[in-house]
Amino acid sequence: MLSVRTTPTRDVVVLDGLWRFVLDTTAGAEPWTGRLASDLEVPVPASYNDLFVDSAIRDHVGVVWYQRVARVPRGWQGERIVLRFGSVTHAAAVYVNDRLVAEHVGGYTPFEADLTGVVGAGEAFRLTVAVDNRLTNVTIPPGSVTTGADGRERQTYFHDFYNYAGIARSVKLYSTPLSYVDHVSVVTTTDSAAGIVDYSVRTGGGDAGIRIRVLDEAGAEVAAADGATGAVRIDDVRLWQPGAAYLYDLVVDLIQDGELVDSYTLPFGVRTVEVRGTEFLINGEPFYFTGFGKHEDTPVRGKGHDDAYLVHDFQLMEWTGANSFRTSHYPYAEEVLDFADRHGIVVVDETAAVGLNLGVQGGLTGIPPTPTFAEENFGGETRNVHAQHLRELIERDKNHPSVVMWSIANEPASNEEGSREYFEPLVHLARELDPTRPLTYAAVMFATPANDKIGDLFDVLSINRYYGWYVFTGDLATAETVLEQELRGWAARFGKPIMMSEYGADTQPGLHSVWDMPWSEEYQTDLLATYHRVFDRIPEFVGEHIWNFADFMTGPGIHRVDGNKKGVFTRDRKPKGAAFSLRSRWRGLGGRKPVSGS
Ligand code: BDP
Repeated sequence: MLSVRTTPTRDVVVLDGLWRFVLDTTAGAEPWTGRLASDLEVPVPASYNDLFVDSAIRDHVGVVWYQRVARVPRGWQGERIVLRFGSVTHAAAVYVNDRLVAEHVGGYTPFEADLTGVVGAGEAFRLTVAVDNRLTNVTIPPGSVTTGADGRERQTYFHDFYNYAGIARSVKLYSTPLSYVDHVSVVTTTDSAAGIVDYSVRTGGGDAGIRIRVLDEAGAEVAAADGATGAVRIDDVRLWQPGAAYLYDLVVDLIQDGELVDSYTLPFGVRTVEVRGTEFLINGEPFYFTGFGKHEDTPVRGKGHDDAYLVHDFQLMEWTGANSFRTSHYPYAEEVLDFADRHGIVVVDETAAVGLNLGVQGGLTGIPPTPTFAEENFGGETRNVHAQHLRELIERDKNHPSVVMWSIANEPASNEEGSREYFEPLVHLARELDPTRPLTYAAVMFATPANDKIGDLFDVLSINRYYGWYVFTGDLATAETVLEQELRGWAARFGKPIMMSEYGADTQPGLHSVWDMPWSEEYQTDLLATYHRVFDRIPEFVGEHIWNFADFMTGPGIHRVDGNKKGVFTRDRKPKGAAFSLRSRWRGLGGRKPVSGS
C-alpha cells in the first residue's frame, strides 16, 4: 500500500484533530447512525487510555467509538476518493454516514476505504469508527479476555507493554484520478559504480501507459523507462549508506492519449543487503549494529505518533552513537521509517507477533501450562493471521532503504515442539514476498543452542538475554561466563551472524551504589559493559541492541514500577548514567565491529 503523498494529480486532506469519543457501554445501539451521545473528545493521533482520569476508560475492554464530520473538497469532482488510516489498534469498523465502508484487523498497519461513489465532491459526511482493543488467541499479538466474579472484563496478554488502543496514527482523505498508480515496488542492486533499479508498477482503473523517471536529490533526471516493469541504470550512483543517506525519487507517470493522468513519487535509496558467512553486509561492507529496541510510547499520548518525539528520539540515538534500532514489538508509524530513510538510520522491522509463548507463564521454569503451539492455543488460525500481518508489513515497508531485515516474531516459544511447524511456512512466505532481505526472530531465554528448533531457518540469530537481571541477579561475574558460553554455543551450532537484540537492567534514575546493586545507575552501566566485553570476544557477533531506548508503560505487576525501567533514557527522555558510557563506546565504533579477541 502506497503512502499518501500530494503530487501534481493527487490532493490530501488530513483528518487529525479532536474527534468525539464514547465507550461502547454508553454508546447505544448503532452509534454510527447519528451523533455520538457523549461530550468527550479525543485527539487523533493518540491512544485514548491515558487522556482521562477515569480508569473505566483507561482499562476499558472492548469497543470504543470515534466520530467526526469531514468534507470532501469541492475540487475533487470526477476523482477517486480514498480514506486511509495509518493504524487503528487493534481492530476497526469504519462507517461513512450510515454505511460500513471498511473493516480491518491488526493494530499497526494501514488500511483504506474507497469512498468513490459513497461521498461526492463538496459533500460533508459523518465518519464513525469502532475501535476494538481485544486480544485473543487468534490475534497478533495474542491475549485473552476474562470475566471476573463481578462481571467486569479484564484483558491479559503475554507482552510487557501496556495495551494502548485507539487511532494512534494520522487519518487522511486523498484523491487520485480514476486511472491511478496503485502500487510501486523497487529493488536495487549495484554493478560496479552503477546502481540498477528493478521497478514494478501496478495500476488500477483502466489502461494507461507507464513512464518512470529517476531524479537525483538535485531534481536532475538520471534514468527513465517505459512500461509496468523494468530495470534502469543509474551511472555513478550515490549509494544509501548507514549514516549517509542518499535518496532518489522514482516518479511514476500514467499517460493516456498523450496526457498525464496520474503521477506518484516514491523516494528510494540504492543499497544492497546480504548475509555472507557470519557477516552482515550493507553495500558489501560489514555492518555492526549499535542501538536499541524501542517502543512507540510517550506520556499522555501512549502510542500516538508524535513528530516532536520522533525528531528528539533520533537526535538522542545519534548522540549515543546508535546507528540502528528494532521496531520492537510491532510495525512503527510510516513517518518513522521515512525519517530513518532520510537520515541513514538502519531498521530491523518487526511484526506484532510478540507473546507467542506460554512458557512465560511458567516463570523462570519456562514450562508452559499447555503447549504454546497446540491448536487450542496458537495453531493454524493464529498462523494465518500472523501470515496476513507479515504480508501487510512487507507490502507497506519493502521500499524503505533503511529496513535491512525482517523480524518475524519476538520471543516465540522456539524451544517447544510445534514451533518449527508454525514458523517454517511463515519463513517461506516472507522469502517469497521479499527475497532480498535477511530474516530473523528474537530468541527467548528458554530457547538455547541445545533446544531451539527454528534457528537454521533464519539468516541472523537475534538473542534476547537477561543474565545479571532476571537470572544471576546482581552477579555480573557469573553473567559474563554464562553469556559467553551460550553465545559460543549458538555460533557453534548454527554458524550464522549473531546479534544481541535485547539486554539490559531496570534502573531507577538517581539511585547510586558502590556495589553491584540492581536498579542503581551504576549497575545498568556495569551490566552493559559486561555484555560488551563478551560481544567483543565473539567473532560471529554483528551487533548490539540494548533493551530499551527509553522507559515505557506496561500493564500492572509487582515487577513493574510505573512501567518498565530498562530505558537508557527515562520516559521523558532524560539520560541515565549508562547513556554516557554507551556514547563513548558506540561513537568510537562508528558502525564497525570491534577487533575480536579469541
Ligand atoms: C523481554 C521482552 C520485552 C520485555 C523485556 C523485559 O522481549 O518485551 O520488556 O523482556 O522484561 O522478554 O524488560
